[in-house]
Amino acid sequence: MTYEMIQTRIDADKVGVVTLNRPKQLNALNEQLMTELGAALKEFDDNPAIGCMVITGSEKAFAAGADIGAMATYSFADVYVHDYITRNWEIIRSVRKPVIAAVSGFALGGGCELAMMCDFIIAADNAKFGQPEIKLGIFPGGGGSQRLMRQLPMCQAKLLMFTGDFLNAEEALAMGLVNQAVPRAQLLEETMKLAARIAEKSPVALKFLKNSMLHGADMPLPAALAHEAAMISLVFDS
Ligand code: DAK
Repeated sequence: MTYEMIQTRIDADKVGVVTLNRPKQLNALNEQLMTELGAALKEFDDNPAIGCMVITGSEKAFAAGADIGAMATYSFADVYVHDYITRNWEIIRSVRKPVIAAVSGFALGGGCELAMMCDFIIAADNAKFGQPEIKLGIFPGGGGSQRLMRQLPMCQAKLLMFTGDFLNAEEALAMGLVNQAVPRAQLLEETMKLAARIAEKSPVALKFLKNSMLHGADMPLPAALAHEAAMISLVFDS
Protein backbone atom coordinates (compact mmCIF):
# COMPACT_ATOMS: atom_id res chain seq x y z
CA MET A 1 0.00 0.00 0.00
CA THR A 2 1.26 3.51 -0.75
CA TYR A 3 0.80 6.24 1.81
CA GLU A 4 0.59 10.04 1.52
CA MET A 5 0.64 11.21 5.13
CA ILE A 6 3.10 8.76 6.61
CA GLN A 7 6.38 7.16 5.56
CA THR A 8 7.35 3.61 6.44
CA ARG A 9 10.59 1.66 6.49
CA ILE A 10 11.90 -1.59 7.85
CA ASP A 11 15.18 -1.48 9.72
CA ALA A 12 17.74 -4.29 9.54
CA ASP A 13 17.15 -4.99 13.23
CA LYS A 14 13.58 -6.23 12.61
CA VAL A 15 12.10 -2.84 13.47
CA GLY A 16 9.25 -1.28 11.48
CA VAL A 17 9.29 2.52 11.56
CA VAL A 18 6.34 4.80 10.77
CA THR A 19 7.10 8.51 10.38
CA LEU A 20 4.09 10.83 10.53
CA ASN A 21 4.50 13.16 7.59
CA ARG A 22 2.28 16.27 7.54
CA PRO A 23 5.07 18.66 8.52
CA LYS A 24 3.25 21.87 7.52
CA GLN A 25 0.38 21.02 9.86
CA LEU A 26 2.72 19.78 12.61
CA ASN A 27 1.45 16.25 11.91
CA ALA A 28 -2.11 17.15 12.92
CA LEU A 29 -4.09 13.92 12.94
CA ASN A 30 -6.92 13.69 10.43
CA GLU A 31 -8.95 10.72 9.22
CA GLN A 32 -6.61 9.90 6.34
CA LEU A 33 -3.47 10.01 8.48
CA MET A 34 -5.05 7.84 11.16
CA THR A 35 -6.30 5.36 8.55
CA GLU A 36 -2.85 5.14 6.96
CA LEU A 37 -1.17 4.77 10.34
CA GLY A 38 -3.53 1.97 11.30
CA ALA A 39 -2.96 0.18 7.98
CA ALA A 40 0.83 0.47 8.28
CA LEU A 41 0.87 -0.85 11.84
CA LYS A 42 -1.38 -3.73 10.82
CA GLU A 43 0.99 -4.52 7.91
CA PHE A 44 3.96 -4.53 10.31
CA ASP A 45 2.01 -6.62 12.81
CA ASP A 46 1.38 -9.25 10.14
CA ASN A 47 4.99 -9.24 8.87
CA PRO A 48 7.08 -11.97 10.56
CA ALA A 49 10.27 -10.08 9.67
CA ILE A 50 9.30 -7.37 12.18
CA GLY A 51 9.57 -7.76 15.94
CA CYS A 52 8.97 -4.22 17.17
CA MET A 53 7.53 -0.99 15.77
CA VAL A 54 8.38 2.68 16.19
CA ILE A 55 6.13 5.69 15.56
CA THR A 56 7.84 9.03 15.20
CA GLY A 57 7.24 12.48 13.71
CA SER A 58 9.34 15.47 12.68
CA GLU A 59 11.83 17.41 14.78
CA LYS A 60 9.20 20.08 15.55
CA ALA A 61 6.21 17.81 16.15
CA PHE A 62 5.38 14.24 16.95
CA ALA A 63 1.76 15.40 16.44
CA ALA A 64 0.15 18.69 17.52
CA GLY A 65 -3.24 17.04 18.03
CA ALA A 66 -6.30 16.16 16.06
CA ASP A 67 -6.80 18.40 13.04
CA ILE A 68 -8.55 21.44 14.49
CA GLY A 69 -9.76 22.70 11.09
CA ALA A 70 -11.39 19.37 10.29
CA MET A 71 -13.07 19.23 13.72
CA ALA A 72 -14.35 22.80 13.73
CA THR A 73 -17.67 22.12 12.01
CA TYR A 74 -18.33 18.67 13.50
CA SER A 75 -21.60 18.17 15.33
CA PHE A 76 -22.46 15.61 17.99
CA ALA A 77 -23.85 13.32 15.28
CA ASP A 78 -20.72 13.62 13.10
CA VAL A 79 -18.46 12.68 15.99
CA TYR A 80 -20.53 10.02 17.70
CA VAL A 81 -22.39 8.33 14.86
CA HIS A 82 -19.35 8.18 12.57
CA ASP A 83 -17.03 7.24 15.44
CA TYR A 84 -14.74 10.14 14.52
CA ILE A 85 -11.03 9.28 14.76
CA THR A 86 -11.57 6.58 17.40
CA ARG A 87 -12.63 4.12 14.71
CA ASN A 88 -9.09 4.14 13.34
CA TRP A 89 -7.45 4.29 16.74
CA GLU A 90 -8.89 0.90 17.64
CA ILE A 91 -6.47 -0.65 15.14
CA ILE A 92 -3.52 0.72 17.08
CA ARG A 93 -4.87 -0.72 20.30
CA SER A 94 -5.22 -4.12 18.67
CA VAL A 95 -1.62 -4.31 17.45
CA ARG A 96 0.02 -7.27 19.20
CA LYS A 97 3.71 -6.44 18.79
CA PRO A 98 5.42 -3.83 20.99
CA VAL A 99 5.21 -0.22 19.77
CA ILE A 100 7.52 2.63 20.82
CA ALA A 101 6.71 6.33 20.38
CA ALA A 102 9.82 8.43 19.64
CA VAL A 103 8.70 11.96 20.47
CA SER A 104 10.43 15.13 19.35
CA GLY A 105 8.69 18.50 19.67
CA PHE A 106 4.95 18.76 20.28
CA ALA A 107 2.87 15.79 21.41
CA LEU A 108 -0.38 17.60 22.13
CA GLY A 109 -4.00 16.54 22.44
CA GLY A 110 -4.53 13.55 20.17
CA GLY A 111 -0.75 13.48 19.64
CA CYS A 112 -0.14 12.93 23.34
CA GLU A 113 -2.94 10.35 23.36
CA LEU A 114 -1.34 8.54 20.42
CA ALA A 115 2.00 8.40 22.25
CA MET A 116 0.25 7.06 25.36
CA MET A 117 -1.32 4.27 23.33
CA CYS A 118 2.17 2.99 22.56
CA ASP A 119 3.94 0.63 24.96
CA PHE A 120 6.89 2.96 25.53
CA ILE A 121 7.65 6.65 25.02
CA ILE A 122 11.16 7.95 24.42
CA ALA A 123 11.25 11.77 24.56
CA ALA A 124 13.78 14.12 23.02
CA ASP A 125 14.85 17.04 25.19
CA ASN A 126 12.74 19.42 23.05
CA ALA A 127 9.55 17.39 23.57
CA LYS A 128 6.41 19.08 24.89
CA PHE A 129 3.53 16.96 26.11
CA GLY A 130 0.09 18.34 26.83
CA GLN A 131 -3.67 17.99 26.62
CA PRO A 132 -4.73 21.53 25.64
CA GLU A 133 -8.24 20.50 24.52
CA ILE A 134 -9.84 22.43 27.38
CA LYS A 135 -8.64 25.65 25.71
CA LEU A 136 -10.77 24.71 22.69
CA GLY A 137 -13.86 24.02 24.78
CA ILE A 138 -13.56 20.24 24.54
CA PHE A 139 -11.62 17.71 26.62
CA PRO A 140 -9.30 14.78 25.84
CA GLY A 141 -11.47 12.21 24.07
CA GLY A 142 -9.02 9.90 22.36
CA GLY A 143 -8.35 7.99 25.56
CA GLY A 144 -6.45 10.81 27.26
CA SER A 145 -8.80 11.54 30.14
CA GLN A 146 -8.76 7.84 31.06
CA ARG A 147 -5.14 6.88 30.32
CA LEU A 148 -3.53 9.92 31.97
CA MET A 149 -5.22 9.28 35.30
CA ARG A 150 -4.06 5.66 35.20
CA GLN A 151 -0.52 6.59 34.15
CA LEU A 152 0.06 9.62 36.45
CA PRO A 153 -1.09 10.45 39.96
CA MET A 154 -4.72 11.62 39.68
CA CYS A 155 -3.90 15.17 40.83
CA GLN A 156 -1.19 15.56 38.17
CA ALA A 157 -3.48 14.19 35.46
CA LYS A 158 -6.18 16.67 36.47
CA LEU A 159 -3.71 19.55 36.56
CA LEU A 160 -2.55 18.81 33.01
CA MET A 161 -6.04 18.44 31.59
CA PHE A 162 -7.80 21.21 33.54
CA THR A 163 -5.12 23.81 32.67
CA GLY A 164 -3.90 22.60 29.26
CA ASP A 165 -0.32 23.29 30.43
CA PHE A 166 2.60 21.52 28.73
CA LEU A 167 5.24 19.22 30.28
CA ASN A 168 8.81 19.18 29.04
CA ALA A 169 10.73 15.90 28.67
CA GLU A 170 12.32 16.02 32.15
CA GLU A 171 8.96 16.77 33.80
CA ALA A 172 7.31 13.98 31.82
CA LEU A 173 10.08 11.60 32.88
CA ALA A 174 9.82 12.62 36.54
CA MET A 175 6.04 12.02 36.44
CA GLY A 176 6.37 8.64 34.78
CA LEU A 177 4.74 9.60 31.49
CA VAL A 178 7.83 8.65 29.45
CA ASN A 179 10.47 5.92 29.78
CA GLN A 180 13.51 7.96 28.83
CA ALA A 181 14.51 11.56 28.01
CA VAL A 182 17.41 11.87 25.56
CA PRO A 183 19.20 14.63 23.64
CA ARG A 184 17.29 15.43 20.45
CA ALA A 185 20.16 14.28 18.20
CA GLN A 186 20.11 10.83 19.80
CA LEU A 187 16.35 10.27 19.78
CA LEU A 188 16.16 7.81 16.91
CA GLU A 189 19.44 6.09 17.78
CA GLU A 190 18.30 5.45 21.37
CA THR A 191 14.82 4.41 20.26
CA MET A 192 16.20 1.98 17.67
CA LYS A 193 18.54 0.49 20.28
CA LEU A 194 15.58 -0.27 22.54
CA ALA A 195 13.47 -1.50 19.62
CA ALA A 196 16.25 -3.84 18.46
CA ARG A 197 16.68 -5.25 21.99
CA ILE A 198 12.97 -6.03 22.09
CA ALA A 199 12.75 -7.27 18.48
CA GLU A 200 15.33 -9.99 19.12
CA LYS A 201 13.18 -11.58 21.84
CA SER A 202 10.71 -14.42 21.24
CA PRO A 203 7.85 -12.97 19.17
CA VAL A 204 5.41 -15.49 20.61
CA ALA A 205 6.35 -14.77 24.23
CA LEU A 206 6.19 -11.00 23.61
CA LYS A 207 2.68 -11.25 22.16
CA PHE A 208 1.47 -13.31 25.10
CA LEU A 209 3.18 -10.98 27.57
CA LYS A 210 1.63 -7.86 26.02
CA ASN A 211 -1.76 -9.55 25.94
CA SER A 212 -1.41 -10.71 29.53
CA MET A 213 -0.47 -7.21 30.74
CA LEU A 214 -3.00 -5.20 28.71
CA HIS A 215 -5.94 -7.38 29.66
CA GLY A 216 -4.68 -8.05 33.17
CA ALA A 217 -4.51 -4.32 33.87
CA ASP A 218 -8.30 -4.14 33.53
CA MET A 219 -9.00 -7.14 35.78
CA PRO A 220 -9.09 -7.63 39.56
CA LEU A 221 -5.85 -9.32 40.71
CA PRO A 222 -7.23 -12.88 41.15
CA ALA A 223 -8.70 -12.83 37.62
CA ALA A 224 -5.51 -11.28 36.25
CA LEU A 225 -3.40 -14.00 37.88
CA ALA A 226 -5.63 -16.71 36.42
CA HIS A 227 -5.34 -15.05 33.00
CA GLU A 228 -1.55 -14.86 33.39
CA ALA A 229 -1.43 -18.55 34.37
CA ALA A 230 -3.32 -19.50 31.20
CA MET A 231 -1.11 -17.31 29.02
CA ILE A 232 2.18 -18.57 30.46
CA SER A 233 1.05 -22.17 29.98
CA LEU A 234 0.45 -21.52 26.29
CA VAL A 235 3.95 -20.11 25.84
CA PHE A 236 5.37 -23.52 26.74
CA ASP A 237 4.06 -24.83 23.42
CA SER A 238 6.23 -22.39 21.46
N1 DAK B 1 -4.67 20.99 13.75
C1 DAK B 1 -4.50 21.58 12.55
N2 DAK B 1 -3.47 22.39 12.24
C2 DAK B 1 -2.55 22.62 13.20
C3 DAK B 1 -2.64 22.03 14.49
C4 DAK B 1 -3.77 21.18 14.76
N3 DAK B 1 -3.96 20.55 15.92
N4 DAK B 1 -1.58 22.46 15.22
C5 DAK B 1 -0.86 23.24 14.41
N5 DAK B 1 -1.41 23.35 13.19
C6 DAK B 1 -0.95 24.11 12.03
C7 DAK B 1 -1.14 25.61 12.25
O1 DAK B 1 -2.48 25.98 11.92
C8 DAK B 1 -0.14 26.18 11.28
O2 DAK B 1 -0.65 26.11 9.97
P1 DAK B 1 -0.50 27.38 8.94
O3 DAK B 1 -1.09 28.54 9.63
O4 DAK B 1 0.99 27.50 8.75
O5 DAK B 1 -1.23 26.93 7.71
C9 DAK B 1 1.01 25.19 11.35
O6 DAK B 1 0.46 23.97 11.90
C10 DAK B 1 2.13 25.65 12.28
O7 DAK B 1 1.54 26.01 13.53
P2 DAK B 1 1.89 27.37 14.30
O8 DAK B 1 2.19 28.46 13.33
O9 DAK B 1 0.80 27.59 15.29
O10 DAK B 1 3.25 26.97 15.03
P3 DAK B 1 3.80 27.50 16.40
O11 DAK B 1 5.18 26.98 16.54
O12 DAK B 1 3.61 29.00 16.52
O13 DAK B 1 2.86 26.83 17.53
C11 DAK B 1 1.68 25.01 18.56
C12 DAK B 1 2.88 25.44 17.68
C13 DAK B 1 1.68 23.45 18.57
C14 DAK B 1 1.88 25.49 20.01
C15 DAK B 1 0.37 25.56 17.99
O14 DAK B 1 0.32 25.25 16.60
C16 DAK B 1 -0.85 25.02 18.66
O15 DAK B 1 -1.20 25.41 19.75
N6 DAK B 1 -1.52 24.07 17.95
C17 DAK B 1 -2.77 23.49 18.44
C18 DAK B 1 -2.49 22.49 19.56
C19 DAK B 1 -3.79 21.90 20.08
O16 DAK B 1 -4.66 22.62 20.56
N7 DAK B 1 -3.88 20.61 20.00
C20 DAK B 1 -5.07 19.86 20.48
C21 DAK B 1 -6.07 19.77 19.36
S1 DAK B 1 -7.58 19.03 19.93
C22 DAK B 1 -11.66 12.64 19.51
C23 DAK B 1 -10.36 12.13 19.64
C24 DAK B 1 -9.30 12.97 19.76
C25 DAK B 1 -9.50 14.35 19.75
C26 DAK B 1 -10.76 14.84 19.62
C27 DAK B 1 -11.84 14.01 19.49
N8 DAK B 1 -12.75 11.77 19.40
C28 DAK B 1 -12.58 10.36 19.53
C29 DAK B 1 -14.06 12.27 19.18
C30 DAK B 1 -8.35 15.20 19.89
C31 DAK B 1 -8.47 16.53 19.96
C32 DAK B 1 -7.27 17.38 19.85
O17 DAK B 1 -6.16 16.94 19.70
